[in-house]
Amino acid sequence: MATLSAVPEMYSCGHKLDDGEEQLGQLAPTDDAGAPREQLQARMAEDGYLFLRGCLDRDEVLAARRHVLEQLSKEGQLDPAAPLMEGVPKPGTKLFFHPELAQKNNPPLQHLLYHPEGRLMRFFSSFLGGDVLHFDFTWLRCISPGLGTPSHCDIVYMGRGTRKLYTAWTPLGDIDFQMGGLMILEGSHRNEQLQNTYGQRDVDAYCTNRPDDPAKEARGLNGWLSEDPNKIRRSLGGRWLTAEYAAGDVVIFCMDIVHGGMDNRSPRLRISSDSRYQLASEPADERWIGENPPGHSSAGKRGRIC
Ligand SMILES: O=C(O)CCC(=O)C(=O)O
Repeated sequence: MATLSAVPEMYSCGHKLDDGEEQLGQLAPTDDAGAPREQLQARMAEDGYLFLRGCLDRDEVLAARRHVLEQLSKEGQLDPAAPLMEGVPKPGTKLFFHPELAQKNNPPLQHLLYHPEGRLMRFFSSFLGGDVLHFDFTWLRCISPGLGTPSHCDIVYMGRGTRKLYTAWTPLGDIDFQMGGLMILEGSHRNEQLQNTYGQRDVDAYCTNRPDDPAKEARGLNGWLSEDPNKIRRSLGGRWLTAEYAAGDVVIFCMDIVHGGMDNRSPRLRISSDSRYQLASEPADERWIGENPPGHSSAGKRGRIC
């Protein structure tokens, strides 16, 4: 597998990633996205992810990007001197997480991610082997130059239904190493100790027998594993894997794999979405389903005796 010795320094959460051959590498593309289900499932079990290069129609991806940027421009968040599609934020603007730009008011993105005859839904239907249910909530990220997303596993945010749930991370534009995209910690989904400890958490659970439990009010942001990507890698082993992404690529990964976002060291916004898919016949996490999913609001909290 390729290493990353000849590329610029990479950072996450302000930490320069350890950059030896045994510390940093490239995601391995899944060359045959149309391979039989058993083969793709075996690859997912082994690697914890599938990297589908050019899986989506580039023009459709760019239409979704345009829609997001038009909204941001209307809100006065972009530098008017730069071309719209460059996505340059106005000086002093700090953007990060903007799910409101992904909901029903973004038809091109909704179509790209969720149309039953679209490429992504059809891929999931064949990968999962049945009717697909997608979460209604879409995590849309417009990440300003600056720090990326700390390391975590998705299960702690959406684990009330099936664990056979998958994230599709979709870059809405080309993302080079300087802009820094998704990074995945190699083999971390096979770490049973992590799954049996951190992997059992629910960020919206609180203790009913502790009236002042701060988790009752917290906004689901307490699921980070670590803000030091080198520390977590040294403790769990494996390499941080990443790639330069193009509009049309998708990375699909399982709930138990440790991942995060690299820092954005470009002058432009990094725009991507993450969306979730499972078999319709399996139980689903109610926090992310419906017209107005409760998410991490107080309606999404669950009390238990601790
Ligand atoms: O895009 C990012 O910064 C992080 C993505 C992520 O955490 C996810 O897709 O679950």
